[in-house]
Amino acid sequence: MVNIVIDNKKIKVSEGTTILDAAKSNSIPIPNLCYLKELNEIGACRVCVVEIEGINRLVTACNNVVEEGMVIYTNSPKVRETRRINVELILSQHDARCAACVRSGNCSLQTIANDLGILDIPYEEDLPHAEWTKGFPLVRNYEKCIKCMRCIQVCDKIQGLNIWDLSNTGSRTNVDVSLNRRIEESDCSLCGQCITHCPVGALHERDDTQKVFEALADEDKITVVQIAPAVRAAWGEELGLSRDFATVNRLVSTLRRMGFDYIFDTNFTADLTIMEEGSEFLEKLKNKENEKFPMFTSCCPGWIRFMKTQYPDMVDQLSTAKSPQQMFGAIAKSYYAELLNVDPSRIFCVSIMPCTAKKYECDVSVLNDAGAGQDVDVVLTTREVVRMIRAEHIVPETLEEEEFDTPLGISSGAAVIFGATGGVMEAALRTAYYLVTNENPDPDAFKEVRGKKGWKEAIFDLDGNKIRVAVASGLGNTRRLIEAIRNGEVEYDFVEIMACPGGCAGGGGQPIKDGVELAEERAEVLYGLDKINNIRFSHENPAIIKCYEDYLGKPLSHRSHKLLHTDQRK
Ligand code: HC0
Ligand code: SF4
Repeated sequence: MVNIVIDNKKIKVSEGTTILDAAKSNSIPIPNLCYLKELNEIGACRVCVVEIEGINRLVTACNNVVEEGMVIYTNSPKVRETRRINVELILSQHDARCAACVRSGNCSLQTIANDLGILDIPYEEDLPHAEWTKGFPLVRNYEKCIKCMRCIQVCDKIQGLNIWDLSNTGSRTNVDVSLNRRIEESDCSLCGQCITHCPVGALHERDDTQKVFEALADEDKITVVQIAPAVRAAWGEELGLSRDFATVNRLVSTLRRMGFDYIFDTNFTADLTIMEEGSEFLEKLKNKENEKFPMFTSCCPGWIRFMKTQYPDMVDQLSTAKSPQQMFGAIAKSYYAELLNVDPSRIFCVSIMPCTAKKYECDVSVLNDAGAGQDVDVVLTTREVVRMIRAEHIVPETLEEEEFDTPLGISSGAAVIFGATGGVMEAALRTAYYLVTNENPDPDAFKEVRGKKGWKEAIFDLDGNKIRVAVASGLGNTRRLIEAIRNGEVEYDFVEIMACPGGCAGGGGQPIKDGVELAEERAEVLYGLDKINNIRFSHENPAIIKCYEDYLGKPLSHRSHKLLHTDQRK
């Protein structure tokens, strides 16, 4: 242990602790901007400077460790003055039109500037200008970038893709797409992790809220909205609602107030995905000698983009099942249009997703089969729908909970866990077990694949067949797993991949709480919802059973193939 003094308080901390952590663990906050624990500890912003007795210069608290006898001042006149100048200098290179910024109210730079009482920027404004590709689902605003390097580090160290890098030198230094490429020429997976780790508004999703407002105002359009599993665990965060209050049923009433005609659940088609993907996997197992293993899940478009650019020779190992989002669009504009007895072209299908890559997915031609424009017309992130709620001045606190519409709002507990890493695998195994044995397993029999670990594996017995499964989340973990498969170090039958660490719960379209990873907390909400659902198995969802009886026939039928499957190689 090391004895130190911070702001006149005597403290004992373990050797090797940074000044920032030592202060934090003793409830002494030191402001910081660029710091991300174990990811970005470079002291680039110099907001966390502190004074140390006996040392003539100020040091950064995030990347300097305590030493025996150190006497530290986190808020001396010299520190305050320097910190203020540093923030003013950052502001001079930042487009500070806060009222027109997507992160206003949730921006670390704005908070620090306000905390320091900065009312004027004494330095001449010097903003970089660069063109960004219009319409791309991920948007970079160069004029807001504060060069904290977080996006570079997250993409490199967590996602292993190196999309971002420093460009230019000296005062012209900026962050841009690496290797002088335009974003659309890069291998960007569109996972959006750079957005959720940006402390300001330099990175955000393409804003599609106006398209939805227009559709809601168009009397000819029948607006149908689907809510993804992971959205229900997070939508209330930015509205200051507790998790207990911000239930999915309160989101349903909020969306009804907004004017959507039918409010449905992506969980319905998550159950449908399980029926199709589970059946596909069992068919493959029957024909083991002629099939390539493992079969990979195909519901995460960030992962699909990653596979297509990094391991194109393995694309044929993806399940042909579309994602629940795309199955929903196809079903809404076929089966549901028939139930409503309307022309499918009148249906305007909106998704609320925790994801930025889903904005790309809805636009992929081989994923559009219902024949009435795009199957999913617009994808909104959780953040965008929160902005719409605020724009409409809807106060969820004043609304009662309401039920989803039927039948596409009925779903099982197996579906809701799709939103957490391991959930798709667990849900698929529950139904695969039933399809093989004609008996339900204990619904929690496959819970070994739960949890935040980036690469999990397990072996399960399906009626005498040993099934080797693996689950990875985060693209760096994914690369390690695939390399191990290719090198023959591991062998699996079925693998679930989600591009975002923790799965969609930690998706790139989720609300942002700077420096805090919330995937685990949100996943707990989803597992809780699974536990209390009366239906724990996708094959027991009565609305799915009826959809097969009345429309699709059976899993892998001709109609299922046309609407619910795709060839990702195209
Ligand atoms: Fe997900 Fe999904 S679980 S990818 O993360 O499979 O976005 O939540 O909607 O489609 O269901 C996202 C979340 C979904 C899909 C589902 C899957
Ligand atoms: Fe989107 Fe989920 Fe994949 Fe992240 S893990 S890219 S949120 S589908």
